[in-house]
Amino acid sequence: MSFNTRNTVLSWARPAMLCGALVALSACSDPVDDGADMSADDMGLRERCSVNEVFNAETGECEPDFPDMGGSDLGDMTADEDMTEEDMSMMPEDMGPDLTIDPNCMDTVVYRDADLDGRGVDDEDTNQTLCLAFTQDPPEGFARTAGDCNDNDSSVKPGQMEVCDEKDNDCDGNVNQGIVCEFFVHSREELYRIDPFQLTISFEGIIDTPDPLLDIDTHPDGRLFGISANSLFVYEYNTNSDLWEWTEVGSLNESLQGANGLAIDRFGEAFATARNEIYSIDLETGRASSPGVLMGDVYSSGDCVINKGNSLFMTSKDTASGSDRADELVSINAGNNTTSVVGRTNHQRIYGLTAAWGRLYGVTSGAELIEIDQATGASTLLKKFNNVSTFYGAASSPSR
Ligand SMILES: [Ca+2]
Ligand SMILES: [Ca+2]
Ligand SMILES: [Ca+2]
Ligand SMILES: [Ca+2]
Repeated sequence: MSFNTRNTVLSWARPAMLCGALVALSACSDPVDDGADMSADDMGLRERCSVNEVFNAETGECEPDFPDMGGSDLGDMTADEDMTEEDMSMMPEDMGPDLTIDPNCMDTVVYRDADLDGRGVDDEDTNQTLCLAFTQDPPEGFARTAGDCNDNDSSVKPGQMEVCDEKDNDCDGNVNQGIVCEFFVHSREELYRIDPFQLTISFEGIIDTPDPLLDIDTHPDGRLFGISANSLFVYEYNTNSDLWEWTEVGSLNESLQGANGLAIDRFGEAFATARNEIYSIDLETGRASSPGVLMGDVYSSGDCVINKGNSLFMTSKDTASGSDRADELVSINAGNNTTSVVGRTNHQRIYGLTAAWGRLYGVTSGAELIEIDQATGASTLLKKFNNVSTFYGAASSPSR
């Protein structure tokens, strides 16, 4: 047999009170009641009382027990819609959590997550139903949520930030939505924007400089600069004409005749390459200075470029007349003018180079867009633009 604490206390108190009431009529031989005088019937009735009841020795019945724990637990009110608030306030206090499920385990559908990025693929052939605790991780290779549109690429999943690449990073069905993934290229008289992921080209404007721009590049602050055979220009917005225009910054040094490459590094330092020479360019005045001869058998084919890691490259052509060899990708140490050949590309007349989103792109005189492997120099044709006659140069994207 077992009694809860409250019933045990009452079993002592009630007979003692009865003894007190009878003491005037007869002597009470047992003033301290030890419970031994409870009748067998009382005991049997007490056993029938639940934990929320108390035995009334006077009526011999179990009665509701309402411990005052500071208010009713309305969260437990599931039953009678006819109950009044007063009725509810009389409900016994529930001192524990109101669990409706097994706290240790419940059936959970988990989804195959091959790339371990936390999002799986909803496929009835690979879905599994496992019994998992509420906070329990599914086994490796499975996820609690589906929606991964590429389960072989952990950089692609819902909620991922969309970045400039050929992927739909956030699985919303669109590649590079909401971000601009373009760099500038130009021909003799026209400025364009190329999106190397969508492989599209759009016309930006006419280049009306006195002599043609031979190359362009982007300053880290976003300004676009260009060089002609004689001058440095900047592309800026003219509030008077309400147009973007090429404005001359200043005259280049005469010795720089023949420059065909312009590169601006991430600190805003500018370089130009011409033939087998390299120059520093002051972007505030346009003056070229510190000409140096590049060591090695190199000859600028069209452009130089500085990538995200601040490494300077140029493409070099074979100077033998009639050569049909592809250009080489050459790494330049601008500190001592030494060069090293990275490797031969697969394209000739690479007139423009651009470092963009961690990649190296080139554009050719044949209006081709190519991607160049910075480790080997090997190049791959991405697209030939049939609506453009030629490319003269290209500018890196502000975020290289
Ligand atoms: Ca996944
Ligand atoms: Ca993925
Ligand atoms: Ca997307
Ligand atoms: Ca993307």
